[in-house]
Amino acid sequence: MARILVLNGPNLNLLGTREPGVYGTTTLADIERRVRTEARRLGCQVRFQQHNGEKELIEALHMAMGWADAVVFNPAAYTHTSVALRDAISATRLPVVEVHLSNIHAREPFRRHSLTAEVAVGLVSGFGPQGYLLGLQAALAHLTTRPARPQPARGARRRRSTVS
Ligand code: CA2
Repeated sequence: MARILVLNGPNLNLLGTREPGVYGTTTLADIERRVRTEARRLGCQVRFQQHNGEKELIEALHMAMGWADAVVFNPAAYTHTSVALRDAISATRLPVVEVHLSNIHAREPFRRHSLTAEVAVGLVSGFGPQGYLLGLQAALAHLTTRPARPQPARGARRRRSTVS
């Protein structure tokens, strides 16, 4: 059974309680319930976390290396600023599907660039809470359709003498 970490960045714990005009009235707890229901339907295991700090998010990505097959990640404001989170995503080598509630390309110019999406397998943006369910589906589709193992570059030396 595939294991997916659903990770949320700073201030998303305030969802549904502040700025409903921008982010709606659904709380993060509501989103977690919907994600868990969808995970049961799809037959995968999920862990759901939110952290306000960059350090805690990086540590959650490091921990995911020992448990998760993929990560659905809303890095929130760190999307636009954090080289450290981008490096952590690359370092884990886990497939990450980036999710945003809002369409970041239809907002202020500073939100239109994502440092983290450049190292993600894909991006879901602008579909509100439904984006998390789409992100989960996309992560599972990615896991079932990607090549089983990365192919060595042509001419590259194999690490083992046996060929399997
Ligand atoms: O659209 C998204 O999901 C964002 O990741 C949300 C971030 C924002 O900085 C990104 O540009 C786009 C903001 C999350 C903060 O959420 C709040 C919720 C309620 C009240 C205030 C902030």
